[in-house]
Order: sequence, then C-alpha cells, then structure tokens
Amino acid sequence: MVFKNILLEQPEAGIYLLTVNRPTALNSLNSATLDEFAAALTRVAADEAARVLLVTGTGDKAFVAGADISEMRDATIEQAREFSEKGMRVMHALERLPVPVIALVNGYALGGGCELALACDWILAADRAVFGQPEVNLGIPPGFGGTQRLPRRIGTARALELLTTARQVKADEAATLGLANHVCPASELRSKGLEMARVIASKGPVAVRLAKQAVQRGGNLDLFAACALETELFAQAFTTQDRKEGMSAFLEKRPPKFSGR
Ligand code: CO8
Repeated sequence: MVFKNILLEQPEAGIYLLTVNRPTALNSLNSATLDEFAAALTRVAADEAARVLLVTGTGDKAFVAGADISEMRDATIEQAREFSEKGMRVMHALERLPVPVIALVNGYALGGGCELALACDWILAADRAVFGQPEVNLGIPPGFGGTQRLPRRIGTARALELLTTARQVKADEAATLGLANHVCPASELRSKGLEMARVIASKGPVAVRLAKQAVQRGGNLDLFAACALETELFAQAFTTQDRKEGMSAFLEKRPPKFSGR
C-alpha cells in the first residue's frame, strides 16, 4: 500500500516513526488514514528487527485533532458503527503491537487523537500539547476506546469529568493526571523520543516484548491469573540465547550483545 496520509520511516535501526500527515485537517483520522495506519502496523509487527514504534503528527499544531468530523457528519448508524469498529481495530493493533509504542504528542490530541495516544503504551508530551475528549460538544460520546482507556489510565472520576465536560488539559496537567509520562519543550520532542527509543532498543528484545505482553494481557486478568501469566512468560525467556547472554555478560562484567533470539 502506498501511504498518502501517514509517513512511516525508520530514523534508526529498529526504531520506527509513524507520522499522521494530514496537516490541512490537523491530522484528523478519516477512514483512509485508519486503513493506512493499520497497514503500517502490520508492517512493523512483521519486522523481527523492530524494537520501538514512535507515533506523532505532522506540524507544530496538532498530534491528531480527532476523527474527521466532515466524514462523520452524514453517517448513518451502520456507517458510524463501521467507522468506530475500524478505529477500534487500529487502537487494539497498536496496543497489541509486540514492541513498545510511544506517543510523541506534539500539539492537540483531541477526541480520536487522545484515544490514539491512549492506545500507545505511554505518552511523551510537548509543552504545548493539549488533551481532551470534546465529543460531547458534537453530540456523540467517544468511539475509539476513550471511555475505556481514559478511566484505566487516570481513574474513573477524573475520566468522567473530562468525558462529560469536554474540558481540555494542557501538558503539565496531563502529566499530573498520569495521562502523559513526561513533558518536554516542543523543539526537543523528537530527540527525547529517539533517546527513549534507543534505550529500549539496547535492551534484550525478547525480554522487552515479553514485559509488554505481560502488562497488556495481564491487565485484563485477575491478579492470580495475571501472576500465572507472568510466570509463564518469565519461564519462556529461559529458552532464549539473550537471557544466557544477559546473565553471562553481567557475571563477566561486560556489556551484553543481544541478538533478539
Ligand atoms: N475533523 C475534520 N477537520 C478538522 C478537525 C477534525 N477533527 N479538526 C480540525 N479540522 C480542520 C478544520 O475544519 C480546519 O479546516 P479548514 O481550514 O478547511 O477550515 C482546519 O482543520 C484547521 O482547524 P481550525 O481552523 O479549527 O484550527 P484552530 O486552531 O482554530 O482550532 C482546534 C484547532 C481547537 C483543534 C479545532 O480545530 C477543533 O476543535 N477541532 C475539532 C476537535 C474535535 O472536536 N475532535 C473530536 C472529533 S470527534 C472524534 O474524534 C470521535 C472519535 C471516535 C469516532 C467514532 C466514529 C463513530
């Protein structure tokens, strides 16, 4: 598939950068963009050498200003359901991507844009970032997972306040709420994202994937079942060359050389 609404680059070995690229519509997500997004995720998931995915938006104003309102205006109930399901598939695919996904939120992350950021594993926000779920202003509730992922990230009461008032929060408040992990000057967002990605890429790749899997899958289980899952994934790591290399390197007082196997 040739991408028109997104850019998929590999700025460094193992590090992918996916940029939503519809600057004239503040990077809002229409159906075509979601299709491209899904195809890009399939590509990253299939690359054994992939270590991290960074997700951002083009320009200095918006990460993603939501789902494309002009495309939704005349939608029927069936089309609305189909569009929501398509968005949900993308958000689930992001969450289930084997490697960590970091949202670099460079500006407005509203509605579907906030939901996109929430489907990433964590958020690095530029100081000018603005988050919000303004759907109730349009007469709709969120439809790309915001009513589920926002309360899981910041707690039910705080999420309900934002979901029902449409109040927008700036980067610092987003960090206080636990929505964003870190805030940095906008001019440093890309370099900070790459720095973080490099750290992850230097670790044992299978261990990183297993840790993500344990957190993502375990979050939907009760504690007992989740800990049993952790045991299983922990044990699996003992079939890898990397865990032998990691432990040997520690004992031999040298840096490890991980192969991803
Ligand atoms: N959809 C389509 N076009 C958009 C969107 C959007 N979400 N956001 C901005 N644009 C367009 C504007 O229409 C404008 O286009 P044009 O230049 O042709 O007039 C251009 O982008 C620039 O926008 P503004 O002139 O409005 O820029 P401002 O700096 O004045 O304002 C804002 C920036 C505050 C971000 C403002 O654009 C805004 O409020 N945008 C809408 C935000 C919003 O309501 N997002 C939620 C959308 S609904 C949603 O995401 C639901 C997700 C689940 C859907 C499930 C489907 C069933």
